[in-house]
Amino acid sequence: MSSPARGRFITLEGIEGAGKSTVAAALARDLATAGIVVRSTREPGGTPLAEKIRRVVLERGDEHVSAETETLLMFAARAIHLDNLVRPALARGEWVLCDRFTDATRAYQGAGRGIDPQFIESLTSAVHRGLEPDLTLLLDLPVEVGLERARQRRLAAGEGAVDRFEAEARPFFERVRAGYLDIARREPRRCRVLDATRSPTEVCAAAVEALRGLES
Ligand code: Z5A
Repeated sequence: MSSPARGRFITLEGIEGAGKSTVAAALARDLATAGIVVRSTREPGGTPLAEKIRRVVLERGDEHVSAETETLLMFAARAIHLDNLVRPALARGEWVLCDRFTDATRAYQGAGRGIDPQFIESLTSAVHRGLEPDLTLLLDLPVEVGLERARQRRLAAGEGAVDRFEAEARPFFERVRAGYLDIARREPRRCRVLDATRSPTEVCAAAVEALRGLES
């Protein structure tokens, strides 16, 4: 019996409050309606062990965590996620929708924290082992809009505490946004930039449209 065609690997990126989770849910519904088996996942995390690393890396504890260590933790979680969830799902022919991936490391740890891009790219080639997303949707919006959405969502959920990244000030997120836009400029075949200031319905429709043609 022949093995199934490899699935598609789609990643969603953007600053906090960009609407990635909202778009991921809409894409998962659309693909399922088309009869495609979808695995929705996220980084850091996605498997039980990688979710433990997520808790460690997002928590604001008393002990100092350097930007290099933060980067290594992201890649440790990513290696587990790729081995135990992403690669097996793609091999079964499933489509993987991933809320954040390595572009987040390039944008947050690279552009945001100033980690050397060569350090990030050497870890990328060791951990990816040639796997790259088929498509990356970058939800772009002004930092103040994203941070306000995230603040409103926390208020509505009654969440007081902020994590290691939510605690950052606006200039950090400006660097992250610029870092993302730079990746999209350098990799136009893989990356599609969507204007995330539009209504959820409009952004989700643009995301669904961006996936057209990936089936062939
Ligand atoms: N991180 C890193 O540093 N390095 C890495 O390599 C990786 C991650 C992989 C956790 O990410 C943190 O990890 C992240 C970067 C770091 N920290 N930050 N910042 P996360 O993905 O779990 O957390 P997040 O980015 O903070 O996600 P989020 O705030 O949940 O944002 P979102 O998923 O993009 O947005 P949303 O939940 O869909 O929407 C936010 C709110 O806005 C919500 O109330 C929606 O109803 C509303 N919304 C959504 N779309 C719209 C539109 N179009 N209009 C109006 N309102 C909207």
